[in-house]
Order: sequence, then C-alpha cells, then structure tokens
Amino acid sequence: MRRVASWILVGASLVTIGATQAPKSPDPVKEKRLEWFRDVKYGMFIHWGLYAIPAGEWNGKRSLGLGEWIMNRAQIPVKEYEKLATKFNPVKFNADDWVQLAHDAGMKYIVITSKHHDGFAMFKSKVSPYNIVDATPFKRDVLKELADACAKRNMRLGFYYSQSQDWHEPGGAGNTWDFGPDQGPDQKELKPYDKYLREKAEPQVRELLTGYGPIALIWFDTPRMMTPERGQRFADIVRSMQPNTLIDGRLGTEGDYRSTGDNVIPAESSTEAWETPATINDTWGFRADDTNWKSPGQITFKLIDIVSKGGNYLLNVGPTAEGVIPQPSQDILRTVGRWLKVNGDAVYGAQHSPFGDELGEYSARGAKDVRGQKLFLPQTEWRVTTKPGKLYFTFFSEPRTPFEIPAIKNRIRGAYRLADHAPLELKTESGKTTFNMPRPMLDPMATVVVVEFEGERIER
Ligand code: H79
Repeated sequence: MRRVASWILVGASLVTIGATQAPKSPDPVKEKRLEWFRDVKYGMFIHWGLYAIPAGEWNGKRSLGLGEWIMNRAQIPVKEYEKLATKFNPVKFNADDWVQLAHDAGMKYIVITSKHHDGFAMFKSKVSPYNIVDATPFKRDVLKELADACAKRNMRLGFYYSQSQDWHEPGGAGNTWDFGPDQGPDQKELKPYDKYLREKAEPQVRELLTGYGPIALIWFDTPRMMTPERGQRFADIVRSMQPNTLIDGRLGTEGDYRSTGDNVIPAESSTEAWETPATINDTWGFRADDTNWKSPGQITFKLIDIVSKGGNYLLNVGPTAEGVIPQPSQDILRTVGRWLKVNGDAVYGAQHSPFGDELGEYSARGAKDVRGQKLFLPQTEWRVTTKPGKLYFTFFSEPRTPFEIPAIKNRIRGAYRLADHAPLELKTESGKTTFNMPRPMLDPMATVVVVEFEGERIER
C-alpha cells in the first residue's frame, strides 16, 4: 500500500495537519522557486542571540525550558533584559568557521535567527537601535559577515524572523509581564500590534532583503494574531523585493512549503515540499546545562527518514555567547557529514519512498495515543529513497536475511553497496527478488544498497 499525505505525526502526539485537503494544482512559479529546496534536504538552523549569555540561568537560578525563552520564562522586564546587550561581545565568532562546519556536515543551507521573540536584532537596523551594531560592545553585523562567508562558499542563507512575537515592544505579541495580555477574553486586541508590524517588523524584513545579497528564505514563526491580511503584507514585501526567496510555513498566510511542528517528523510521505525544524539536544538557543545530544546515528536516521518521506531536515545549533558552536554539536555534525560524503547519493536530489509499509503501521489492537488518535508504530530497520532508475535502501540494523525487495513491475538490473560499489547477488524466485546484506555491515551508522531498475519510475 502506498501512503501519501496523511500527515499523522509520530511521537507523543498524533496530530493531523491539513490531511484531507484536495490537492491543489501546482503553481509553476512556486515550483520553480522550490527546486533547490526540494534537492538539498539538509540545512543548518542557528539560534543565536542575547539569550546565549544567561544560557538557561537567571540570577543564579536555573530557568527551565528553551534557552531562547528565558526572558519569558523568568518574566524578565525589558529594562533588565536589555542590559544583556551591553555584555554581548562574542569575540570568538568567525563566520567562515560556521560556514565551513555546515559544509563539512553536508548541510546545504543555513537559517539564522535575525530576530527572535526577544526582539533583539542580530543585524544593523535603522528601524530600532536594539540591534547588535548599535547596542553591543561588539558592534559587528554578524549577519553581514555570515552572508559574505556564505557567498564565498556557495552556501544558501536564510533568515529566521519572529514577525509576531516581540517581547521588547509594547505592540509586539507575547510580553504579558511588561505590557499585559495581547488580547482580551473577547479576542479583542489590546496592543498597538499593527503599529509594531508597520514600524518595526515589516521595515526590518525589508532591511534583511536589502543589505545581505540573495536570501534563500525567510523563516517566520508563531503567527499569533497574524490574520491572512497581515501575513500577506509580509508576503508582498518578500515577493516584491526578492521573488526567489522562499517563505516557510509559519507566516500566517500561505507560504512556499509546509513546516511541521518543532521536532515533529510526520509518520508518512507527502509530495508537497515540507521541512522539519529540529534540535540537536533539547534547546534551540544555547543552554549551558543541556548535554542531551542526539547521537550521529540518531541524526542520520532522522535525516534519511525525513528524505524518504519527501521532506527537509533543518537541524539546529546554538552558539555560545562567545560565538562558538558547542564542540559536541560540531563533532556530531562532522560525523554525519563524513557518512554523507560516502552515502550522499541516497539523500541529495532523492525523492520519497515509492512504498510506505517500511515506515511502520497502525496498532492492530486499535490502541490510541494521548490525543485519542490511532497509534502509529514506527519501524526503524530500513528506509528507501529514489532517483530515476535507482532505489536507495538504507539499513540501520542488519535485516533478517535475506532482504526482500518490495514487489515492483520494473525489471531489476542489479544491486551494489553504495559506499564501495561492491556488487550484491540478487535472487529471484516466484516473482520475489531478495538479497543478502553484505556481512559484516561495513558502516555501524547505516549501510546503503543501491538497486537499479529499468525505467525512470517505480511501477507497482
Ligand atoms: O525558535 C524555536 C522556538 O523558540 C520557537 N520555534 C522554534 C523554531 C517556538 N516558539 N514558540 N514555541 C516554539 C512554542 C513554545 C512553547 C514553549 Fe513554553 C516555550 C514551551 C515551553 C517554553 C510557552 C512558554 C509555553 C510554555 C511556556
């Protein structure tokens, strides 16, 4: 059975997002914009801002939650939080090093926080003095340096911009401790929200699309009070200034691709362009106490899992207040990068699985998850991606041998291990083709077997 676009999400929660919408006819202009995005599959998210200084601790007390949320969690008044800017001096920041890391990791695009919910701009802004050049002793426009470093290495660069929440501004959404609730019980807006949008958020997005060369995408987030009309104002700015720039799925009006929830990998494939933003530990912005790193093997599984479902993996690092990407993050990313150097054909430019049964199945006993949805039980033994004439089977554990290729009508031409092109013997009996995994499995992370077939696409 082939499963497409039902978007039941794995994990503690099973949520359906836009499951039953009729497929829209593709917009050729949008499809053209998306071409690179559909090919690259793997990007680096960077959450960097003033929150890297407290790093999860405020006034000597641990503040739980996401590092970049500390102003909110600890209810830090604007006047107090602002003082962090006078201490922000990341002297070890080197844009070339960061781009080199992304490159070594096999990541093909970078998305960095230009302004997170705390309202602090990590770039020179004429609109608000609350920015890295005008308010810190560092005085350097790190986005400009990163843009120049990316241009040198052909790395695509996108900007995260928190369009709706801005805890620094009376009109921005989210800061209830200084400025009171955003909305009353009757949903009536209580803040000068449109003033904030027109006088800070919209002009800052214009600045980002002006001074930094071609911008691959703008990554909007948490569209609180973002009516379609307000979202459209941002979309119009992006489209009119840089028509090739992608808009993510969290603007509040239609973007170019679907963004899943944070750290959410859907259970099934979709042909629509989509992306999972995810943490490498449990926080986005740096926290000194978060050492819950995912292993290179786990990252590799998630990457292949996502690609086999047609999506992109935007994996985050949280640099320190000194401007250093934590060494464990670097080591993990480079380990996955070495694997990709050998096995990248299974990833870059590859398309989603033509099968689906390998992903797992719904509980036969009718079990429900915490949200009362049918429980999905994922399988993790192997995944498959495809290109014209080729299937890439990635094995994460040794399959019970022999491995049976799911039934296809195409004639199979042969099989080999991707890492060294060692041929594999195929056996066909009563219409079933099998092979034995090469022993021992060469790669403890994952081993890719390429199966070549006649024709461009799989016929089932
Ligand atoms: O930028 C990253 C997050 O900061 C941002 N999206 C990713 C890419 C994000 N914004 N909002 N959320 C994620 C949802 C946040 C929920 C929580 Fe909380 C923040 C749970 C705990 C801290 C808000 C404050 C809800 C409870 C306390």
